[in-house]
Amino acid sequence: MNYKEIESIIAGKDKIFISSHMNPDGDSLGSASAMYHYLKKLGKDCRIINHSPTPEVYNFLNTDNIFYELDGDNAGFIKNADLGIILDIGDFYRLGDIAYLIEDNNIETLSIDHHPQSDNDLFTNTFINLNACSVGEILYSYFCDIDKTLIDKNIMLGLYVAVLTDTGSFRHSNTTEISHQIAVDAISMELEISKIYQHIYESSSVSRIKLLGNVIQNLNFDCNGELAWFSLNEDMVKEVNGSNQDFDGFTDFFRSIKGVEVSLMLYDLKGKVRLSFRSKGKYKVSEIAKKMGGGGHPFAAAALVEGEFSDVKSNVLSMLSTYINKHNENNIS
Ligand SMILES: [Mn+2]
Repeated sequence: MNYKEIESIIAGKDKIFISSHMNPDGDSLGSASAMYHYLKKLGKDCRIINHSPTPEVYNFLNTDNIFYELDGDNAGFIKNADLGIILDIGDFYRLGDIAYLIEDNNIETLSIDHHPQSDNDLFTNTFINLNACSVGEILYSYFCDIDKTLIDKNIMLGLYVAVLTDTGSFRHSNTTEISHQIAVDAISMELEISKIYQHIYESSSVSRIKLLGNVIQNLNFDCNGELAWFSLNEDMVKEVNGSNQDFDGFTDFFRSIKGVEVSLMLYDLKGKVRLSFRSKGKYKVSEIAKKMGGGGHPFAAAALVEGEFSDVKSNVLSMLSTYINKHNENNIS
């Protein structure tokens, strides 16, 4: 697929919904917001509808109340839509309940993504660019290709948020020239970049900091200090009056420790365990995530595993240490 094909798919549709993965992040919401403002310019009837609510830190993107959580009214919108534009998804079923609405009603879809294609690529049309740091970057390149003057301040804000968050503030190895070009354009258009940063990164709730403190107390190191891992559960979150968004980014934070190459979170969902992996670049954690039934990028991956917490824990830790030891043996010999 190329940009012209994306343009012509959109041109033929009137009623379009935009969606992304459960627990949306800065790329999901930023790129959805950019796409929304673009579609509105084209005169489309469109809505952003996600399975999950919008995290509070992204309320500044939602001043016009453009983000909807799936409910009866929005399910009706999806059922009658000509097209669903799905952003940053990785896997079809990360749409949550929206996946079933699409399947049951045979809705045409267009997936725009920077994750590797999954086995569940059930989209009608798929555009993937693995070299893009974020879907925001893909959309920026799309607008530049078809007509750069389309990018107004609203669209730019979404693109900038997508790129800022998915590159870890322009620090991760996925940061490209285009990522920085987006920052250049954002500043030229007089976006208040330091305010945006504050909204996202300097508005930690007290509960988040308390939870981080508790997790630090119980942080574990393995594999000669190359692996840092921690476990979490609902009770720990409740204890600090927190929410599920309070531990976003903890894995990134622990990866920043000197000598740590991989950080891992194990979230106990009673019968299921959510695993979140981050790597500094030496180890491809997506390989472990894949073996556990998940996926993602080489250095940022995740999996949701069925089973008792203690079993999943010993399984993933032994897989990781086998992988790390093997990698090091191969490199010594
Ligand atoms: Mn992304």
